[in-house]
Amino acid sequence: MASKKNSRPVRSNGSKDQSLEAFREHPADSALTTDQGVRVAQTDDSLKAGQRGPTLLEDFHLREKITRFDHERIPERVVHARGSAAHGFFQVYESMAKVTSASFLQDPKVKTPVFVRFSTVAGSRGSADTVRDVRGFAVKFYTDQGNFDLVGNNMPVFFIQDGIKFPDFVHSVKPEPHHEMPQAASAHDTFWDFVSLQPEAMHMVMWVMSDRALPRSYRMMEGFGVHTFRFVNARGQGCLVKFHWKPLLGMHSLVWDESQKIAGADPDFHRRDLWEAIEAGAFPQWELGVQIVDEQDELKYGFDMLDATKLLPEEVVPVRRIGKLTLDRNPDNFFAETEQVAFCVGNVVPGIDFTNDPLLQARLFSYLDTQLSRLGSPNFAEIPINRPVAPVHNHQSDGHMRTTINTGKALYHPNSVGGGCPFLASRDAGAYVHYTQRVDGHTVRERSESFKDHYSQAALFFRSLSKPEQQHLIEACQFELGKVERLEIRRRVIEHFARIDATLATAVAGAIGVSAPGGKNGAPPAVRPSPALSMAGTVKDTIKTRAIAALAAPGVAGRDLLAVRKALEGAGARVDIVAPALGPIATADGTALEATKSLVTVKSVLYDAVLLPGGADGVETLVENPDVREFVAEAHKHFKAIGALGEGAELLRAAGIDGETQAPPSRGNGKANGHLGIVLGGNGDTRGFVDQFTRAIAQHRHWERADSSRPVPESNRPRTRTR
Ligand code: HDD
Repeated sequence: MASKKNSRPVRSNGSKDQSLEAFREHPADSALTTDQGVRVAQTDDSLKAGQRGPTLLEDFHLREKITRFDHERIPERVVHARGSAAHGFFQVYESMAKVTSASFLQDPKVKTPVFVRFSTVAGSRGSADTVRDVRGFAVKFYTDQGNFDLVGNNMPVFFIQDGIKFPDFVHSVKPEPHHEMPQAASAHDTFWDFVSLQPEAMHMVMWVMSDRALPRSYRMMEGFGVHTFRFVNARGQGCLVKFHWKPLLGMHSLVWDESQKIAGADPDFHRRDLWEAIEAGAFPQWELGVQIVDEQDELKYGFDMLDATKLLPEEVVPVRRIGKLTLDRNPDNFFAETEQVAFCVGNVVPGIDFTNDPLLQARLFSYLDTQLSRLGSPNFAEIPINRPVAPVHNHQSDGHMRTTINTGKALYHPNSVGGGCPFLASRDAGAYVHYTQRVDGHTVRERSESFKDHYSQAALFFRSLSKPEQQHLIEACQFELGKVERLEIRRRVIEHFARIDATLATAVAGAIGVSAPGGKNGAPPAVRPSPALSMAGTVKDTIKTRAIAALAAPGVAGRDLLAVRKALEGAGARVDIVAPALGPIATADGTALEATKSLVTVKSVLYDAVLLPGGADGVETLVENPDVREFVAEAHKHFKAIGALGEGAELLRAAGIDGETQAPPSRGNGKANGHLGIVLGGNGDTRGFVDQFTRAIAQHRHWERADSSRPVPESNRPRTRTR
C-alpha cells in the first residue's frame, strides 16, 4: 500500500567494494539532502565559528536534523503497543452472495490486498514478545468498496461484557501506577483483584492462563473476530456471523519456562519469526472461517450471542472455511506502516454490519478517537498505509497534516456550484446502507439477564483441554496467583475457580496458601466438552519452518549430519549448525561443514528440536562443553524432539537425560525409536532416522515425557519452577 515517495535511494552495489571510502563517493541521484531538497556536503560536524568555537544558529542542517530527531516518537498505543505486521492478500473460495454483498467475498479470482498486524496487549512497545498475554490479530482489507478492518484477537472471548469497563480492566492489567511494575504481565495484585471482583472475566482468565497465551509463532495461532457481527445480502437480509482465522500450520505453543528464557535470549522472537518466514518465502496462511446463525437464534444456544464473554462451540455450529489469507511481503518501514497503521472497528463495507454487543458498540467509538491523539490529526486516513484503494471523494477538509489538495469551490452538499459532485450512491450502486433493525427499549444502565452465567463456558473451556493442557493451566495459575501479595484476592479467585472446576480450584489453592473450598460456592456446571477448544488435535504432520539446531564441533561425522540437514530442509525446516565458534569445522570424514551460529549467541530455547551428531572425537568435545549439556538438557525439559546420530547418544547421557525417557537401545528403523520424542540413529544410514525424527518434530512437543520423568501430581502438590 505504502507509496514510495521520499524513499531513501538504495545504492546499487554492483562493485563488491564495501570499504568506507567507497561509500564516501556519492552519485548525484543519491545525494543526502535536507527536507527542502538542498544537497548536503558534510554531516559530521556542526557549523562553528572556528574549529574550537561555538556552534552557529544559522546551521539550518544541524537545526533541522536535531528538531526532526526530537520529534520522532508518537504516543504508543494504549494497548497492543508492541506489534509486527505484514502485507498480503485474501481470496474467497466461492461466492458468499447468499449471505453477504461484501464485494471481496464474491469472486474467487479477486485478490484483496491486506495488511495484518499482530500484537501483545499489555506490554509497552519495547517489551518482550513471549510474555503470557492475549495476542492481537488485526486485519485491514483494502477492498474495492473501501477498507474493512477485522480487529480481533487470538482468543474468541473477552474479559468484560460492556466496553464501559475497558479502562478499568486495562488499568488493572497494566503495570501498577505507583512504581510502573510489572511490565507486560498479569501476575500481580491489581489484575487479579479486578477479575476476582468481575466474575464475567473468568472465562477469558481460563484462556489467558492456557497455552493459547504462549503461542510458538504468530503464524501458529488462531484468530477471532470475537463479537457476533452481521452479514447482510444484496436484498437487505441479515444473519449473524462469527469470524475465525485458522492457521494452516496448526496451533502450537511454547512452554512457560521456555517463554521466559526466550524473553531474555531474543525479545523479538515472534517478530523475527514472522519476518524471517516471509523473507524465506514460507508465507504464513490462514483460512477465514465463519459460523453463521439465523437472527432469530441469537438466544438458542444457552447464552446470548451479544455477550463477548461467550463462544459458540464449533461442534454446535461448524466453522465454514470460506477463503484464504496469505502474508507474502514484509513492510518496507516499520514506523510508516506497522506503527502508523490505524485500525478502526467501525471500518466496515457494504454487506457487513454490527450487532448490539455492548463491547462492540463501545469499540466503535474508541478506535477512531484513539487515532486522533496517537496519529495527531483527523487526516490519519491519508497516511499511505491507511489509505483505501477505493477512491475517496467527500467534503472533509483541512486539519493538521492535510495532504489532499481539494480543488473546486463547493465544499458542501448539496451543491450546484460544483455540478453536484460528489454524488450520492444507491445500495445497488454499492452504497453502505445500515441494516434495518427494530430497536425498542427504555433508557437503562443495566445488564441483560441473558449475560449472567459466568462459569459454564469457563468450565467448558477447562474441561475441553487435554490433560497436559489442563496441567499447564493449573501451573500458570499457581505462578500468577503465587505472585499476588494480598491473601484475600487469592481467596476470592479460588472461590470462582471452585465454581468452574473442583480439580482446578484444589490444585491451585494448595500452591498459593489458600485452603480448598468445600463446595459451599455451588457445584461446577456439567458441560459437554468441545474438542475444538483443545490444541491437542491440531495439525501435526509438517515440520515446515521449524527451527532445528544441529550441534557440531571439530571431529563430528559431517556426512551424516549434512545428509540429515538436507532431508530436514527438504521438508521445509530450517537447520542451523551450532558450534562453540562460528566458521568452518574440521569434520572426521573431511566433509565441509560451517557453523552459522555459535553457542555464545543462541540458546536451545530458540529452537524446536535438536540434532546431535555422531563422530567420537567431536562428541567428546561437545560432551565436555557445559553450554552443550545445558542446550540438550533444556531441549529435553521443554519437551522437544531430540535426534542423536551414532555416538551423539552420549550427549543425552551427559545432559542427564535418564534411561527412562531415553529411546530403547534398538537403533535403525525399528518402530520403538522415537520414544518420547527421542530418536536414535546409527552411523551411516540416515533414512529411517530422518523419517522418525521428522515425525517427532512434527509432534511439536512431547508432553508425555512429563508423565515418565516428572509425574503430574494428583492433587495440590505445588510445583517448582523458575521465575
Ligand atoms: Fe481493542 C487496539 C482487539 C476491545 C480499545 N484492540 C486493539 C488492537 C487489537 C484490539 C487487535 C490493536 C490494533 C492494531 O494492531 O493497531 N480490542 C480488541 C478486541 C477486543 C477489544 C478483540 C474485544 C473483543 N478495545 C476493546 C475495547 C476498547 C478497545 C472494549 C474500548 C472501549 N483497542 C482499543 C484502543 C486501541 C485498541 C484503545 C489501542 C490502539 C488502537 O486502538 O488503535 O482504541
